[in-house]
Amino acid sequence: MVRKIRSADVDVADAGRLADAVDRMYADELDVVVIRRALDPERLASVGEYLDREDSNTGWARPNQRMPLEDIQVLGSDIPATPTYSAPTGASLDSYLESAKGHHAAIDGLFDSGFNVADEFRRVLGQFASGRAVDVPVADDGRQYVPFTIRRLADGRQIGLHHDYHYPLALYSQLAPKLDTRTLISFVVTLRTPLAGGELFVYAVTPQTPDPPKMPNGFQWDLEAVEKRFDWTSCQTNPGDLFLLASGRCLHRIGRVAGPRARVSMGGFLALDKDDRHVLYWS
Ligand SMILES: O=C(O)CCC(=O)C(=O)O
Repeated sequence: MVRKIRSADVDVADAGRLADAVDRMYADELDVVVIRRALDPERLASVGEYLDREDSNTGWARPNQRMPLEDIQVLGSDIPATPTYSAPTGASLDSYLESAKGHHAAIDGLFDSGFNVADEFRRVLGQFASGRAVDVPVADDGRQYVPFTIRRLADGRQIGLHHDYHYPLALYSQLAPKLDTRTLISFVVTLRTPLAGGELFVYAVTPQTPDPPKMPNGFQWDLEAVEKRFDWTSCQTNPGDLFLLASGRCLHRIGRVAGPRARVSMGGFLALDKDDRHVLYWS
């Protein structure tokens, strides 16, 4: 049977319909869900606007600086839990956990004191976790994983086609054995929508798809062939909107931003743990 993208797009008032979304994503019944206004739109938009100002004096990390098109800015950790152009097979777990110590300093002060983003994610993600507790993982030596990162894509930048099945990376050597690794789910909330571009595109191409459309170099994806041969969907999100995406399974990308207003988002990954009692989230 030809694979299709299974998606849902609901207002937060109807989020109850998706209370088992994480289970359905794991069961390969659902690929992407968008929850409109999941977090306070006005509060997020004002932080997004601040972060897009030249004088916001924010210490963005730029792990893909050597690839101008993909030169994403990241706040909340210098060491993403993904491959980057500066570390194509990911960083070491130790450098990741050391960098995680700077998370609070980077984020505190952006939101007013009554709004703890990590707690908000715990609450919001819990709405889709079939009643499971939602937590940030802790390493064997007690160091915390990064709960979420903020990302900025300025004019001309994009996130190219990729899967997020990161468990085989050395950085996941402690985490992967604790998780149900059938898939991995991205969670992303929008803080600022660009004037053009910045949409999420999702394709029915999995890591197991035979003969995936690649360029002659055998490495880069052939976007035109992907869009011709496979089912796909796209959506734009506004401040406060959340999406959950089975990013370990579905090929996806963020469209190239055009114009003076950047795309600002925040989020990370989540997975079920092995005993099926918790959802763990990290970035
Ligand atoms: O929108 C974002 O911040 C990241 C989207 C993405 O590619 C992912 O979560 O895998």
